[in-house]
Amino acid sequence: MQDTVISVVGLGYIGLPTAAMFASSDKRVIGIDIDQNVVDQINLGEIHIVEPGLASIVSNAVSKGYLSAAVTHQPADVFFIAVPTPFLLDEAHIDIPQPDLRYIESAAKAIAKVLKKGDIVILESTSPVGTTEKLAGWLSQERADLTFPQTHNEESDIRIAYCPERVLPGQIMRELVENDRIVGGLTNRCSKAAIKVYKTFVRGKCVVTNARTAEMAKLTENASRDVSIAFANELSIICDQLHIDVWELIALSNRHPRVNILQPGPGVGGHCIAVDPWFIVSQSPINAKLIKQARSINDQKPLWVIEKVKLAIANVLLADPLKSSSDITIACYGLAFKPNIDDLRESPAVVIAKKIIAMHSTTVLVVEPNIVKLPLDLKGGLLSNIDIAFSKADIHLLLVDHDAFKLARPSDGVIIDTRGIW
Ligand code: SAJ
Repeated sequence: MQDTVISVVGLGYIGLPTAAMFASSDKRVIGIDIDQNVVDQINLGEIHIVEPGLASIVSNAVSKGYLSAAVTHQPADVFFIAVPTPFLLDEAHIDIPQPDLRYIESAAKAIAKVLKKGDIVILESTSPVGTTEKLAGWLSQERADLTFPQTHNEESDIRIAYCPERVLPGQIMRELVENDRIVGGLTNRCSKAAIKVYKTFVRGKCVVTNARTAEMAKLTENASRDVSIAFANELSIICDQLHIDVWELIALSNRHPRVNILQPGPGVGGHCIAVDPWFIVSQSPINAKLIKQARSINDQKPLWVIEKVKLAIANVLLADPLKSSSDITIACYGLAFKPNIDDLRESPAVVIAKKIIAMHSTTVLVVEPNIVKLPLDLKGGLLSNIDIAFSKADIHLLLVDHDAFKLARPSDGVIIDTRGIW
């Protein structure tokens, strides 16, 4: 292991922290990315993503010469694949989005060119069941001169394993070290080889299973969370109808020693929980009834919030017949997909703010303390600070439970609190 060279393919939210952890353990790491800007930035010791604790590790590792980045693949002893696996949402897949494995396939074909006997290939990208077997197939197609586990079992030249990432954005550097890892080798020897590599910095347990179970475990974790959030979101709608405070209800129910209900919100965002359950549904559409229904409940929650806003506008107008809808100011608090981060991708708060800006004829104030500029698709809104929003808005719509919003609540106007902090 002393002189092992590690290649990490895909330098995003998982790949770059993983590369940084190996490099900070004095391993020689080559990070590969298709984006030349990302590569250039990393080679300067800088980072292109926001993750606490990552910047100093990368800068240190680059300056010591342990970490470098490149666009073209180079020989190594261990290859990690941490590229995105989005879903396809075209007309042919309108009902059930399908996983898009093109990034994994092209990474596999590029790695194959530099592969040599004894190398280990570890897939970390969230993947539908069977992807590791496909990966092994793509590698062997390109390299008839090498042997692979699917044909030569323990005797193969190349070892292949699926080891899903399970770290929480915002806590990645700690969780990479402390979390247990699921290691799904195509053979036992593959699993053992992968564990030896991870043990460079992982202090959690490395638990061995087969590749298919490891793939399904990752999907199951996120689908389980999605179903639990859907239950909370459904409860919030029922409680609203029955005039019950859902947060009090959940807190009371959670006093039961075997009940642990999650929190409702304006919908589910991010690039994992709202995506990964579809990988199960697409492989088992008839059987994955609850998982599909949960996705639909969570996806529809933003629409329910928008209906609440429409009702609030109607009530404000009813209370003051001299007002027209263009006199009403609405403030949206929070855009990020979860508290205390600046990540707006796949955020239900953005979807809601966008719809409100589009439907409302006058001022929509947007308060998001973690950004300095509104994204282009929200350009009809005004980025505001919390004090101005508190004093000017007739309707206050709380969308994200950022710590900054917990310090005070508006004293006037209608409050729609999707997070239960006001
Ligand atoms: N949310 C709720 N109510 C809750 C908890 C979350 O509405 O009670 C919402 C959040 O506001 C957010 C969304 O769910 O919009 C997702 O946030 P999250 O904190 O649940 O999860 P992510 O997407 O940041 O990270 C998840 C994690 N998976 C699990 O906790 C099972 C993480 O460990 C995974 O590594 C990550 O997905 C991933 O990469 O797959």
